[in-house]
Parts: sequence; C-alpha cells; structure tokens
Amino acid sequence: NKKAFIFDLDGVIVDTAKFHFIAWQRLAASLGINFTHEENEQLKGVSRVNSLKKILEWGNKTITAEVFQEKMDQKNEEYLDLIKTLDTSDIMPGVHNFLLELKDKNQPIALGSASKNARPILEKLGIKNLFDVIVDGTNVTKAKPDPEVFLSACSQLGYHAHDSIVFEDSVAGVQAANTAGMISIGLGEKDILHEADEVFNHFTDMPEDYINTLLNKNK
Ligand code: G16
Ligand code: MG
Repeated sequence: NKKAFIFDLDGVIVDTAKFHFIAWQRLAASLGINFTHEENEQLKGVSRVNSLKKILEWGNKTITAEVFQEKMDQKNEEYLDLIKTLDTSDIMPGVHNFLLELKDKNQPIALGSASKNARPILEKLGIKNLFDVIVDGTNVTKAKPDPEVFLSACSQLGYHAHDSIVFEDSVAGVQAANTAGMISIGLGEKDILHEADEVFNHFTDMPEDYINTLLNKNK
C-alpha cells in the first residue's frame, strides 16, 4: 500500500514566507510602492515573476522589461542574504519526523515547489537526501495554481495523480493539487485553505498514525 507524498517547500517545510515578505517589501519600497502583509499572503506559492507582476499591478506602476529583470535579481539577492543562516533548526514542527516515518514505511517522497532556490534550501536544512524526486521553479513552465509541478513530481515517482497526496500552505497550491485530482492537505488556517481536503495548523496537529489514514484515503 503506497502513495506518492508530495511536499511544498515554503510554508510547509520551512517558514521562508517572512523572508520573502521582507525582501519584497524592500523591493516594493525601492519602486515607491507600499507592500502589506495581506498582499504578501496572496503571493504565497506564486512564482517570482508573477509576484513582481502583482506588486506592480497593486502599486499601479509600470517598468521596462530591463528594470523588471533588475528588480527580480535584486529581490532574490536580498532573499538569499536573508536565508543565509537557515539550518536544521528551521524545519517546521513535526515535518522531519513525518518524513522519517514515511522513509520507514518505504513511501516515495517528492518536493513540488515554485521556488528556484528549493535545492540549496533543502541542503541547508539537511534533508535533501530524503527526497526521491525534486521538482521546483527551475523545472516547470507553468506556475501554481497550474498543476504542472505536482503532476511532474508524481509521474517522476511513477504514480497516478489519484494515488498522490500534496501538502500545501498556499491557496494556489491547494487548487493545483485539486485540479490534478490529488488529495490536498492544507497546512495553515482552515478559513484560508477551505478548498483543501483536510487542514492542520502544523504536522504536530495530525492525529496518531495519520500516515496510515492517508494510505487508505481516496480522493
Ligand atoms: C515559493 C513561495 C513564494 C515564492 C516562490 C518563488 O513557493 O511560496 O512566495 O515567490 O516560491 O520563490 P523563488 O523566488 O525562491 O524562486 P513554494 O511553492 O515553495 O511555496
Ligand atoms: Mg508554500
């Protein structure tokens, strides 16, 4: 009895949202745009390009293609600087144990992230070797809510979408999983992630033996 377990990165495995927020806020300020926490919520799971497009839209600002590229690079440099000190202690509560339990049960594990920085981040966290397949922002052309990232992950693992389970913290990511026909488990607030099949605040809030429950669950 096996399923493909697919994990989002930012907001599920590690709380990088706060660093994305700081980096985007500085970037927005450099363009004379005020960027709020609420707006940052809407950028969760959204690719770098689409995030900048949205910020410009909210700020009613247009820039040339050249400046757009510069600003993207600037944001990423800032972000990389902020995450320099990430280590094992930054793995979100319960995640490490959950991954080890899956390994113990011989279940296939994949990463499905929009981030182009996913691989170096997993290395910093010391858990890259736990993933059988990694699909990130450098491997896909269509961003969440498009299901491409998750479909690619499950097919690389050799599983059908309906035998796959996605762990997501973003609305766009939950929608991507649902569109793919996968079981969607939301990590975060129930009222925001109401489209998910089930929602928990953290992995530590999952009931005893939840992996077995999932293995017997159908979409
Ligand atoms: C993450 C974050 C997004 C971020 C995106 C791109 O996706 O949730 O906020 O904009 O990656 O990241 P980068 O600029 O590092 O390429 P996910 O899918 O891991 O939640
Ligand atoms: Mg996320």
